Amino acid sequence: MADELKISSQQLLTEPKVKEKKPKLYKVILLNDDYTPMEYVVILLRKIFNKSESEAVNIMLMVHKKGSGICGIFTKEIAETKVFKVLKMAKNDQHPLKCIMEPE
Ligand code: TYC
Repeated sequence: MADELKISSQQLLTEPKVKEKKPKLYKVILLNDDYTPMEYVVILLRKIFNKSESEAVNIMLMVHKKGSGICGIFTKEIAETKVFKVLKMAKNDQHPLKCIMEPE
């Protein structure tokens, strides 16, 4: 066996030097309401979540029928930014659209 492949008993007992980085992920979820126009939700999903027309329509209809729907899964900082952008855009356009994030 080549030298570099040998593992000493000490090495087996200690933590790996290079820690695996597995960031926690968060679902960004859109919530239904009775007032925000369907076309507006589709525009927002295309703009903020880079969805195609058909993807955006499917997510919007899921939210409309089931009460909520997942727009995407992101690391914490990106998810926070997405939620912030949704709430800012909806508020600016005077729609009561709500968006939350949840650990995956
Ligand atoms: N329920 C809304 C309507 O009938 C449409 C809608 C869909 C609103 C998704 C919000 O996140 C939403 N106009």
